[in-house]
Order: sequence, then C-alpha cells, then structure tokens
Amino acid sequence: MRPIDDTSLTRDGKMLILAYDHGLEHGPADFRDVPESADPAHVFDAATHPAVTSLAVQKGLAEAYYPSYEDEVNLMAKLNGTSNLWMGEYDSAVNWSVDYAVDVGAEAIGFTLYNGSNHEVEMAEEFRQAQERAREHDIPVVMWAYPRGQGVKNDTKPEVIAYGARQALELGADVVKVKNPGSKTAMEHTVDMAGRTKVIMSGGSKRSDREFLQSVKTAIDAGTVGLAVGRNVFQREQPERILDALEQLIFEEASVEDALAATER
Ligand code: FBP
Repeated sequence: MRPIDDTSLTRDGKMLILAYDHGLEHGPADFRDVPESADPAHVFDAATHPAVTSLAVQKGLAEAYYPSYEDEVNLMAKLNGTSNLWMGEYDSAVNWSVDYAVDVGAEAIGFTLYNGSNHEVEMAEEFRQAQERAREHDIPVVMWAYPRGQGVKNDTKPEVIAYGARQALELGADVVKVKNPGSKTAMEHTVDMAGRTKVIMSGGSKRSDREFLQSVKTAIDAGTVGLAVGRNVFQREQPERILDALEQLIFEEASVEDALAATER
C-alpha cells in the first residue's frame, strides 16, 4: 500500500473531502435553502477549489458528471448509501463495486459502517471485501464511522465515537471520519484510539461561519488531519468563501480570526 500522503486524497498530509451524497441520504430537503445546490454541476464546480482534495459522491453522479471534471477533481467513490425513506435498523446498500468505481475514475473509496447496528456484522463483511479490493488497486479507504442503531444508546458520547475510530483501525481503514465528540480532549482520545488510521471530522448540519470554523480548528488542534464536509459548504450561497477559510485553517494552520477574514475578502 502506498503511503496515504503519496495519494491524491491528501495535500501536505491534510485532507478536505467535499461530501455530496446528501441527495441520496437526505433527499431534496438538503437543497431547499440553496436551490442551485441540487444541481450536481454546482457542487462539482465547488470541488475544483484548491482546498478540496477529494469529492465523495455516489455512482450515478460520478458516471454523469465526473467525466466533465476529471482534470480538476479527485473522485472518491462513496460505495454504500441509502435513502432515509424506509424504517428499520440502520443499514446501507453497496451501490457499486470497487472495480467499477476505479473504472469510472475513483482514486479513493468511502464506506459507511453503522457501528452498533444489528446489521454491523454484514456491513463489516461488505467493508472487508471493499477494503481488500481497494488494496489490490492501491487506493485509500475512508470509513464513515457512524455508531448508531439499537445497540447504541448515545451516538454523540465521546467513548462511542472513539470506539468507532478504533474499529476503523482494527478493520483496516486508512482514514476514519467521525462526528464531533464535543471537546478537544474527547477528539484527542478519538485520535489516540485510531492509532495510525488518520482521523477527520464530519461537518454536520449547517452552522454560522464562526461556530463551524471554531469546531474545525478545535478538531485540527486535537490531531485530526482535516474534514469531510457537505452541508456547511453547499448550503452556503458562496461555497468558495467558506472553502477559502477552510484552506487557511486546515492547510495554513491559521487562526479562526484569520480564516474568518478570508471569508470576507
Ligand atoms: P455533512 O458535512 O453535511 O454532515 O456531510 C457528511 C456526511 O457524512 C455525508 O456524507 C452524509 O450524507 C451525511 O453526512 C450523513 O449525515 P447524517 O447521517 O448524520 O444525517
């Protein structure tokens, strides 16, 4: 396996994954406030910003839009995903194979594991197949570690988030995307538990510039190497402005004040 810092997923050892699978996971509701965000071309355009190291999308968007952006965007294939229209214990369908994703142009794989769901065992087996195939293609694997389901009483508890990060290390993910566990100390613990698996934080629902950037700064200071973010970018009228600020925070080690100033330029 190539060192992850030699792959297109990272820049100077850091990463900013723009996630845009919300049309599948959440449906049109996520596009209501900024209607142009429903147009995949709008978000593919945002992904050409130099701060974005990878754009994570589902198969259909990759097939239809990536060919127009292959010189400017690094593609991450989000392999599994489902709508929120059905009821029942958390699970996710695998929608494309690693081989097919590589044919389409993927340079990295993203895969959700619902740690603690009654379907965790099957999902872990699906992850194994994807992880081993990704190793054969020598492309990195990012686990979306989402502890949730009947076995998980509180999915924001720091110890639960740290457990998800540890599972990612044990199962062979190169990078694990975790929710914000709520404090720098809790994120440091998560990073410790992940060992050599790199940790990135999930963007979450949209917040003010200051609140969002402060949460990212805290996560970076705790040892995470970046962010996988969707709504806090595409639910803004001018996604490039928050990407300017994120570039400062993640790659230039700027303060929140300096990053905020970048949004005002
Ligand atoms: P956000 O930054 O918008 O939270 O996007 C990251 C992400 O993991 C997406 O890939 C996914 O669609 C979404 O969050 C899932 O959010 P949740 O399951 O918490 O509703």
